[in-house]
Amino acid sequence: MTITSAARAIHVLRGLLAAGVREVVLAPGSRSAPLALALHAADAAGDVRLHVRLDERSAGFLALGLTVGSRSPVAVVMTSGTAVGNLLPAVMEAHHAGRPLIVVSADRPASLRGTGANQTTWQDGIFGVFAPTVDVAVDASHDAVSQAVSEAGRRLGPSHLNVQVDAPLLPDPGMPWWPGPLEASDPLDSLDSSSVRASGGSADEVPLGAAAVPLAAGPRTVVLAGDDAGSAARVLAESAGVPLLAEPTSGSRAGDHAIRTYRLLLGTALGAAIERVIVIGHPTLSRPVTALLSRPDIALYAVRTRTGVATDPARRAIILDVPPALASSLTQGSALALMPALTPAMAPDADAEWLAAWQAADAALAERVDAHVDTLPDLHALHVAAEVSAALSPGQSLVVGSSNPIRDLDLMLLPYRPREHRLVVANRGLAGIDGTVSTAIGVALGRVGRIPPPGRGNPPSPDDGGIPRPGRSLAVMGDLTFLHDSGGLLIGPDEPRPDLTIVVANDDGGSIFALLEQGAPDYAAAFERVFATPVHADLEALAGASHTAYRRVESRRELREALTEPATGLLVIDARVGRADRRETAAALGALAADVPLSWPPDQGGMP
Ligand SMILES: Cc1ncc(C[n+]2csc(CCOP(=O)(O)OP(=O)(O)O)c2C)c(N)n1
Ligand SMILES: [Mg+2]
Repeated sequence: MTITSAARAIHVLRGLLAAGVREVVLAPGSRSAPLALALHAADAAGDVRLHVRLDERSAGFLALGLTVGSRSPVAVVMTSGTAVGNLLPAVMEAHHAGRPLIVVSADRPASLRGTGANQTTWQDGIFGVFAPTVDVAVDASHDAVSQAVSEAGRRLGPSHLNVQVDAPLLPDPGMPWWPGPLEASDPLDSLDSSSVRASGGSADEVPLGAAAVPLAAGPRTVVLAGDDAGSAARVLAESAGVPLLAEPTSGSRAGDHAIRTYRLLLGTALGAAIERVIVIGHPTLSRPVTALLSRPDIALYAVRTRTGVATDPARRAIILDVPPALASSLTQGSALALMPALTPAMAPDADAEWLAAWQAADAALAERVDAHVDTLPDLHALHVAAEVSAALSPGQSLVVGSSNPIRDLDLMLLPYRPREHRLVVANRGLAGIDGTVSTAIGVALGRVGRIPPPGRGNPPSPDDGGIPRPGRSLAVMGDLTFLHDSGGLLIGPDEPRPDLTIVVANDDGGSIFALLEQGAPDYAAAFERVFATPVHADLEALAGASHTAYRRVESRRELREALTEPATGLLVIDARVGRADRRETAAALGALAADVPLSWPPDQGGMP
């Protein structure tokens, strides 16, 4: 039996709702018209929150950000043809970061494929290994669709629903497009919130028993927390009494075991003394960490993340699996359920000297780093990182661009108090510089949210340390990263608008390459044109094109003021920094670490 396009669209949308979707992003088109009208009606009824965007690539990243901010699956809907292809970057990122992104593409009936019919291509399987497609034929049963949508809502990664719809796309003009919220008796209710990933517990609720891999006392151990490790890494480091090397987006850079300057200290005798590493999350930021993970002399344990991958580039780790029952209850940003697999047999004070040596070196080096940063010419990219770190208050969220901004923040972000959580997010699945403005807008909007996901009340949530979420969000990114997705600022007058300040560390080009091999003087003749790629863009004009508030700052004081002044809506702060000294500054910071007094090895002393 052929199902009308309108009935199909409404059924798909109700299935998404039943799967826990409350935020939907839509890009305009014709084949998707029934979905668009159903969404418009459901939004007006308050059953979903709709966000309309012109560019499907930005729409995909907006949806990705919304999955992180709202901790729920989010759908993005578009028409057929190249519109679908524009979702690939966001789908790839969602695949590698484990974000529940549901792509709903409209399509023509399969019989038109390969006939030259307008805007018709092979959308089935278009995302390859990154997301499975369920190709919904025009005559597919409602039950089959319900099943597919429900499965998409449960996945810890992206999925693709390709909905074939035939003309007539729109029924009679008077038809109601939205029958109202799901009733308890609605057949779709059988798919309801039990099928949605549940909220994680707080660290204190995690039972610290039943060790699958007891960590015997003895080897000098560090916990390495990469992207999205969650507070499990901190709890583990504290219960084992060992240093915590936590990237800014780990969700665990907190407490007095967190070693702020770990990246620099890895190059010292302390780094060389490491005998065992436990990796949680997805560390990607620095070469010293990559080198550590490749060292043949250390025992390496890597916990498989919810994407199913453990970070082990050298393929030499013992992989720790999360029990399936726990994996299915993992939430965005929370790896707390991993804890029972890693319960240490080590006592918190098993190796007090080891921990104390890291803490003392960190305190001494952090002081020297800050003093050095103070001497850098105003305004410097490291000042930007320091000011953003200082401005980030408990409960606030920060989205960080790839390239140097995330690495500068890794050096400058002060560990916070464990109960004063900040949500620091970056697209570290593939570390692209694409889609970052939209991701930041999505995180900001998702965090404030209009409609609480099923089974949960309004914030605060346990992972936020019980702190209410303030409305304003922050983002910091490089100029090329900003330019790559400056179209993300184009938001129509009827769309939800975030309260978000985007700080652009604007050094007119890609400064990160200066720190890599191609930044050496040997390649100077080619460097600017083929690596740095300055484009002299006028950010004020770009912001103006989307009626976005803009402020230019040239000093640390001006930046601090701009970050503390009350603001609503979107604000772009154009922080003008240089990049000429990047190599020199990196070398100077490395030299500070080489000189810092270490109380290691213990018998040699060294600290006053
Ligand atoms: C989509 C994508 N294209 C290219 C790259 C390679 N890439 C990494 S960093 C970078 C330059 C980023 O420049 P900017 O945002 O200004 O940051 P900066 O390095 O100056 O701090 C590029 C092109 C990437 N990561 N992602
Ligand atoms: Mg730059």
